[in-house]
Amino acid sequence: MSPTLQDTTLAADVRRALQACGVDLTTLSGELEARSPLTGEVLTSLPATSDADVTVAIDNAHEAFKTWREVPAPVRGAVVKRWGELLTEHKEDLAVLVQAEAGKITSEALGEVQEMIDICDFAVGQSRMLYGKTMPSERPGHRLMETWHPLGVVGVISAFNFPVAVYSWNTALALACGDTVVWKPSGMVVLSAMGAHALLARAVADCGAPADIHQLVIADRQGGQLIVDDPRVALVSATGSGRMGREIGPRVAARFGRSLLELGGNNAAIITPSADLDLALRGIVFSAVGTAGQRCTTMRRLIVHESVVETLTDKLVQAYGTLNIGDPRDPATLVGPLVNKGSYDAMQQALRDAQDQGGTVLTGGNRVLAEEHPGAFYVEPAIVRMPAQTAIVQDETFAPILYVLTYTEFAEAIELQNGVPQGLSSAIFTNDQLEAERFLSSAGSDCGIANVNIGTSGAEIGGAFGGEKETGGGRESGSDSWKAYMRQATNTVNYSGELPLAQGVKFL
Ligand code: UN1
Repeated sequence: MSPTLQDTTLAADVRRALQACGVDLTTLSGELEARSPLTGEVLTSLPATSDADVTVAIDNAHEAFKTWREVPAPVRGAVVKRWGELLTEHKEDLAVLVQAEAGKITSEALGEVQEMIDICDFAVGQSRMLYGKTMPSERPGHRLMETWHPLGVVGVISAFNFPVAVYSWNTALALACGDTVVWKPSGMVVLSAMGAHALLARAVADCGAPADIHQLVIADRQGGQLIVDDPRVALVSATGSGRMGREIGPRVAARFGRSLLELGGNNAAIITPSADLDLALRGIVFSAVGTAGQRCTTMRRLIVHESVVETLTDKLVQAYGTLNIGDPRDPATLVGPLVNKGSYDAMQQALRDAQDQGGTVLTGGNRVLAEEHPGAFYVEPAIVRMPAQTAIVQDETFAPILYVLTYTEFAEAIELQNGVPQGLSSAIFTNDQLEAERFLSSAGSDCGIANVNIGTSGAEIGGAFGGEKETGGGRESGSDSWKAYMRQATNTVNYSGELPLAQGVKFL
């Protein structure tokens, strides 16, 4: 392991990137601080959106909706197309911001912006495919059909770990579907949000669309609650912890609003005796260690057949020993920092709990580079062998800890895989087709994502993204997720000149 840090003027790079994205730097002063997990330094101060201005943002988005919903969908798609072009042009600039605030290595920061560009492409196509159905009417001279209409204001509440990509899944589709957007990003990644928002503002202006169709609010929990509780916000799409979802879900439901929740994951991979262990190794390391274990899709559990567990864990411990941990701007780095001290403390507590519950730490867990950067939290990713799926293994700790469990019978592996409260992503590594099919079947993995011979993270935007149980049940991104951003109407048109009633009812 060779921790590395290089000295660059991070704050200056961030200011340059913000400016390139179109952010007015003179607005950057105020009561909030934007900190970088790379060094712990304050990058800039900036103003918070007051509660009154959160309400104004909702007012504006609500007003703009009345115009936007009548703009033909393919014309709305043109705004998203332009946004995608600007994101392509400023991919590096936005990636600098994502890296500075979320701590991602360069390739992953660029990948995050690529994910935005991809969803823009998808949403542009979707803007010409907001298909309804027609179905045969049981009555003569009648047409029966379903049509899809814009829903209203969409409130997007996003998490620090994907500062801009998950927001863009929601926003690109919402705009194409005729909705307007009020976005509250995580307070830890506000500069990335400002960059993405400024690029969208340029796209909106370039296309002559109403300026108020998208609103950015830099607010705390209270500002978020204003969005959650406002009856004009037709859909609240929230990404974050189970605790957050438990609060938002009932509040939105109490006013009969819609919510789309993407909450915690506790993602596992099953490794069967026939698995290609070298392939599995690469898939596991990327999913368990990538983004320093701070993806919703991070692999947190390994369910390994007892016949291969020793070989696999030996290989894993060896691979973990070669990981470069340090400044994510260094091209050799694979593991950047945790986002803050809270994450580090949670990781240490989880490791203590795991040991109290019978676990053995096989590698990792220590803090590194603390002397160079007392305000930054770099850690060695940990692997912990557990005797059973104890309480700590059931928890999502947002840090790079991989718990290793063993199984004997295949059915036991599926039971362990499903035996946690969360249901986001899952994987199996096997060359046995029957096992793969059983894993994918209705009696197999209970997650929203189930993969074969690939890790739990790194999904493409084309498929629906989300999960079951305490993950919240929402589906974002590709496939037919667009329907969450629209309302459905069923229309019956009578051209018969008579008035026959359905179900053969006679009246008058
Ligand atoms: C998240 O962590 O909230 O599948 C999103 C992945 C990414 C998205 C993760 N495409 O890992």
